[in-house]
Amino acid sequence: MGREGHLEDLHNPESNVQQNKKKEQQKEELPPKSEFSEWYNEIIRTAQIMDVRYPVKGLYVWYPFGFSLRNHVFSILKELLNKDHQETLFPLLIPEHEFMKEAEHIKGFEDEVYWVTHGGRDALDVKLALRPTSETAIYPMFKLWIRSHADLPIRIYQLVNTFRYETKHTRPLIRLREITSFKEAHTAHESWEDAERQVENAIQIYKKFYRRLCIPVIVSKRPSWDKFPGAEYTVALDVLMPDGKTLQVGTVHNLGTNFAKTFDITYEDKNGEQQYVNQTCYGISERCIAALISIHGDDGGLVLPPEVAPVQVVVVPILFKHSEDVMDTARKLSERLSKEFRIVLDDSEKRPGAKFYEWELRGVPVRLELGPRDLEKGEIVIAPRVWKGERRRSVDINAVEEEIKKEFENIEKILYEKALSSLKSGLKLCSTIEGAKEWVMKGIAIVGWCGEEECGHVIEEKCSCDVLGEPIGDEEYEITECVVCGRETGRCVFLGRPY
Ligand code: A5A
Ligand code: MG
Ligand code: ZN
Repeated sequence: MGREGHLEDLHNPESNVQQNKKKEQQKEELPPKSEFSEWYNEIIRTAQIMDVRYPVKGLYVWYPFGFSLRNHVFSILKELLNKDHQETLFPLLIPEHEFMKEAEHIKGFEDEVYWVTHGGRDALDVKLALRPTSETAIYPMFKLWIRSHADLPIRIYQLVNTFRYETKHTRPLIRLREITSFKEAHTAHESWEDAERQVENAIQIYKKFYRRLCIPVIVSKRPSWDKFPGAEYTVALDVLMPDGKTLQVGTVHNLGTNFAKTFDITYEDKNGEQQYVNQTCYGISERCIAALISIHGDDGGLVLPPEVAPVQVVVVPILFKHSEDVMDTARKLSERLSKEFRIVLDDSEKRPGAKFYEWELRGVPVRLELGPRDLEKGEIVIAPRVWKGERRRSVDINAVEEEIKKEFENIEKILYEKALSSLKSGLKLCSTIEGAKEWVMKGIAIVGWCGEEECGHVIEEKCSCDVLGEPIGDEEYEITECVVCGRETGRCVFLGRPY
């Protein structure tokens, strides 16, 4: 196809994109999102998020583009935490005698721990655990740091890699053996009530974080048999994935005085008496990126909220034989826009349709197209990655900054609303076990539950699903009785099939 052919196509951009899609797909082969599992595996690779070819099971490599996305996402989390937390960094290795102190914690993690047993050829005197999480690295130091009530509260966090020898099916960003982006916070307080307030505070921080990613979450108190090892109770955030399964994308734990007692973390209270601290911890991993990709993506590839998109705006010059002017203007414009946005000027040799396809795949929120005709009129074409109403429109080249910002706001709204409506349509109140069993195949069921562990296990078994937990939040569900034993109750649980 000659240059002139392109000119024709560009005035009819749909056909251009369609045609090039067909050609590109022979190379890229992105399956439709309705085939979610295949789509996910392909998008991770073609959009340059992770390279899965690293020769150790459960370990993956961040491509620079993926890592940039990761950094933008985690800088939101850091920004939210930095208001009243301090960032810190603890060692990766934990001596066996510390790791083995808290009985419940050991029980929960011992099958998942990687051990370092040798230094060179020498067997180590003290085996060292690669942290699966850092309670047992941090709390011995808390014992040293905390003396009096004046030292409390302490709120710290770190963003580190952790290792878990997972035996379930490993998957990039979802179930890793090296979690590369484990943000864990650890706090210590004077009282149980203070720790409870911190749990609430942490839930709010996490909800804000996911709201910034345009992701609606459900929040629930995990049942006692599914709490964090060593915790009094666990609150979890889950998202509904496109295939109807759920993904736990964050947890907040009230540790009470359990770890304080094993690690002897005490403070002198106002009356001069020694008291155990009350602790909380909470964590989010790169599963948040899996949720981001899965929930917003479409048949064309990634769709990213502008705040986290590694490239926010792409400028595609539509070139002809003598298009010095177009190139020149595109360059100047890109320079100008780069002061406010993360921008790429795609001046490669590829045809415009191929460029459109590629940047759509990478989730770039706004594309600008500049051709000779636009230039003559002092205009530029703006085409958002997702839209309501008009797909493309011409705007004044001098006012393009404002138009981009408007599109950014629109995109965030559209993404959140779309995600919220799929979550809502995926939630269903079920009054029978059979109804719930059927529904959990495609979403999250809500059923009445008396609170007895026995009934919880019956539900899990009969519905082949997990009790996610009791809802925490403003939503009210009309419940009258336990779905298993029929006892009168106003309590209920979310049921789902977790990743
Ligand atoms: N110390 C506390 C915060 C803790 O470790 N909690 S946790 O075990 O629940 O992990 C925190 C979060 O990390 C989980 O909610 C989950 O979203 C994520 N996570 C856990 N195991 C993971 C794995 N193997 N791969 C990726 N993410 C994981
Ligand atoms: Mg379970
Ligand atoms: Zn019951």
